[in-house]
Amino acid sequence: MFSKILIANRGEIALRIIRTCQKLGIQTVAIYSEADANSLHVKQADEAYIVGKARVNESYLNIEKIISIAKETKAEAIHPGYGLLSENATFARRCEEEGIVFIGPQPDVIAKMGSKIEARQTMAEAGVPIVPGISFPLADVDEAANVANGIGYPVMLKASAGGGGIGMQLVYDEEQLRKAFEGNQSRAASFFGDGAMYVEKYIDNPRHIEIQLLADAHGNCVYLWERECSIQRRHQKVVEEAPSPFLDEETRRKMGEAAVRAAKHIGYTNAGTIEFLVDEQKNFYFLEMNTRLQVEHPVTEEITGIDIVEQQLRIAAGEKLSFTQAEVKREGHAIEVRIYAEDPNTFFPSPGTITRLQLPEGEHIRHEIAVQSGSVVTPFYDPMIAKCIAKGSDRQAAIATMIEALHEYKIEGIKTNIPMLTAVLTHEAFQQGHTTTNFVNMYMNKKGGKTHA
Ligand code: MV4
Repeated sequence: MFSKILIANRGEIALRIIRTCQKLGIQTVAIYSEADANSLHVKQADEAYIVGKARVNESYLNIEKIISIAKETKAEAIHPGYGLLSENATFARRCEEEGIVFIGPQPDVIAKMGSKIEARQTMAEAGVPIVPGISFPLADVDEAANVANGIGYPVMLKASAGGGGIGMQLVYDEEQLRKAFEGNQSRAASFFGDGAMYVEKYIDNPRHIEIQLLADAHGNCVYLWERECSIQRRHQKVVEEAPSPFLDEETRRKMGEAAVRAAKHIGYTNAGTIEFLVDEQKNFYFLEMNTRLQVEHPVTEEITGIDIVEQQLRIAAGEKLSFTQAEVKREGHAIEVRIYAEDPNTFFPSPGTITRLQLPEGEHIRHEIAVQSGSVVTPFYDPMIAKCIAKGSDRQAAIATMIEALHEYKIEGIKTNIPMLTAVLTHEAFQQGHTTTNFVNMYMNKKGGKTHA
């Protein structure tokens, strides 16, 4: 095992990684920007070094500066967390070149899954179902129209380098497709430096269900069941849970086995997630692979009892997985909500100083949080300030615990989305498990409140 690692991240996830390092007796090196000098991850780590100015391009994304700090501090490995450099193949390659272990998969695997077109092609080869569509870049709008006619409308026009809905558009006919093509292509080119486009059949009102994987460097790979993350607002996840209220045992097993097949086919190592779209008939289709630790990993930890960060460290250090698929348990139900510093009416970010912060407490409540009373939420980073995870013997119990917890939060000085989270959790449709990707549009009004329509 490593004796010292550098954590190339900030906020709650940096603290989460530090916690597991402390448990395992691993020394931690934090990095921070000028805006984060007083942050908790700086205080909690054994050592901390400034990397630059507030903006991420001048700090948390400065590859060479981060590598030089790792070398100076003799950190043996770098944990990238999520976001920032976590899916940056160039960064993973630079670590490798400098003899530093990147805690994640191989750089070429990151690059391959970063291209949605290549990922589709690879998954098809592995025998994993993909959404009907093409797995090559469209040459021009005429080819797009030809292909779409073959698939049948409506279709989703997507950017190969896309994510978060950028460069993606639903089109119902050829006229719309022709109007949409160039705009999305140029948006993708300017956002990602890659304008490659493809089309897929549109799956109506699907669920987003993802499989958590752990794969070691000795050919062993297991799935830690699924998480359902269908409750999203503008491609931001809001509520996640495990297990999914929608899956039956057979579909769950088929999805898990497909995900393991995918990981083995590409030589995947470390923790990773295969995202699937699941339609109303429970057909599932590969959507994307996330080659990092995910924000919502705690719900999986709560139902399996497995510390995913610990497993990441062990795998990166060359250890074999210490358990088999048959030994992965599934007990109870866990729900996570993401608390954002945002105006509940306008959904705009709400930076400022937190003047009061009182958290709900209880044995079935877990917090992942990096702010406290007096903390300043700046406009430079993701507005997610905390995650609350509720556990119960079943889904109903977890929901009840979460609703109670949401009522007990006392946060002053900034605005949060807690009213919207309460509206979701108390909604009859949510409680009945009608958790599709249209949930927020269907049941939440523009003010973040409930509707019964
Ligand atoms: C889709 C889809 C329906 N059909 N693809 C949204 C983000 C991007 N990663 C993929 N997304 C979607 N792709 C086909 N062929 C619906 C969505 C989608 C969605 C997916 C997961 C979670 C929430 C979503 C909200 C709107 C649309």
